[in-house]
Amino acid sequence: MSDCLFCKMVAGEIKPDVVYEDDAVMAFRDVNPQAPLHVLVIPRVHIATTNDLTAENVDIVGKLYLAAKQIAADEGVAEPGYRMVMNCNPGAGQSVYHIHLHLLGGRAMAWPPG
Ligand code: DGP
Repeated sequence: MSDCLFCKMVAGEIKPDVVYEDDAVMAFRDVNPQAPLHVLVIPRVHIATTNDLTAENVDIVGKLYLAAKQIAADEGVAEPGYRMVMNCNPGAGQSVYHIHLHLLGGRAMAWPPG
């Protein structure tokens, strides 16, 4: 998707602060962090929202979680704990339409979220 911000990162046209990448996913620090650790884990393939997940493409979601789990361990938040969340559509505050898993840690998390 030529007009997708995160596709431009995957293509190397925009260079975020990458903390992890493999053949399926890429992870980088959020430009507007909401916690001491705030990383976005994205698939290399373009999927606009979780409403677009299907039986054919859903395997990528497991890969996002495995990458986030590893990053949490590497960043030292695995034991105190962390939050992983995906927003879908405006009602949940999604602003970039390429699915991404937020990994948040390094502070206490409130529940319910805002
Ligand atoms: P969401 O609101 O769930 O769609 O999250 C989108 C996130 O993307 C938001 O936390 C801010 C982040 N973001 C937006 N633009 C950029 C950017 O250019 N670079 C980085 N690193 N993060 C960005």
